[in-house]
Amino acid sequence: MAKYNGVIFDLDGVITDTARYHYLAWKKLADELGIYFDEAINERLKGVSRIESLEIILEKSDKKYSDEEKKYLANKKNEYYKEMIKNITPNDLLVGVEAFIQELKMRNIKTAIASVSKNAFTVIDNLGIRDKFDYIVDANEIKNGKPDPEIFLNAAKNIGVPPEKCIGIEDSGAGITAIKRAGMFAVGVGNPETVKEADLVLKDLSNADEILKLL
Ligand code: B16
Ligand code: MG
Repeated sequence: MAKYNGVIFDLDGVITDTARYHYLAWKKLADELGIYFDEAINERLKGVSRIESLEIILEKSDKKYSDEEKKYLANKKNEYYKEMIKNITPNDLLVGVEAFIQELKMRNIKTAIASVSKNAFTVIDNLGIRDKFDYIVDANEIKNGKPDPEIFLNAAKNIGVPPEKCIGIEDSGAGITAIKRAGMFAVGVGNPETVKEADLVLKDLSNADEILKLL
């Protein structure tokens, strides 16, 4: 019997480099507000919801913002982000992703996407990959963001695979914690320091053979 029957992908930073656009959109907002923000702080934003990300950025500000102002600022960042993702095409799939998904399909492994981004479906449609997955979690249905395991457990349930038979792939620290709390095998890609708690760390999915060996 196969050890794993399901693979659950994070979107931003795993399937495509939208993590870069999230950073650039937050950077634009932080610069306008005169708040210090760099790529190291940005590592803490990965996998974290929009409003929680803003709270992390505002830690470096002396000014206190009202809830109303925070809502306005989070929305402003989202407008910058939406402008950036408009031009995404199938060419923006990260290296190795397409071949890996094809191989999983051939081996009858179920696949899902677990992204907390409210813009996930726009990105997925621009990449042209909606029909390549057995299930895509709708972020609007998730009550608790990563590091809570809810989104990964929801994905596993909807592909009909028990969590312990699933592999989760993430580029964020919060996401790796979520996968492990869900009782799944965690693969980390991207910044090795950020995903150091993963069971397997890869540069990107061009090394997906390492995951296929586990199946
Ligand atoms: P939005 P993932 C996450 O997506 C991003 O990693 C994180 O940086 C972002 O703040 C969050 O989505 C919310 O995104 O503002 O578009 O709703 O990594 O879970 O695919
Ligand atoms: Mg991510």
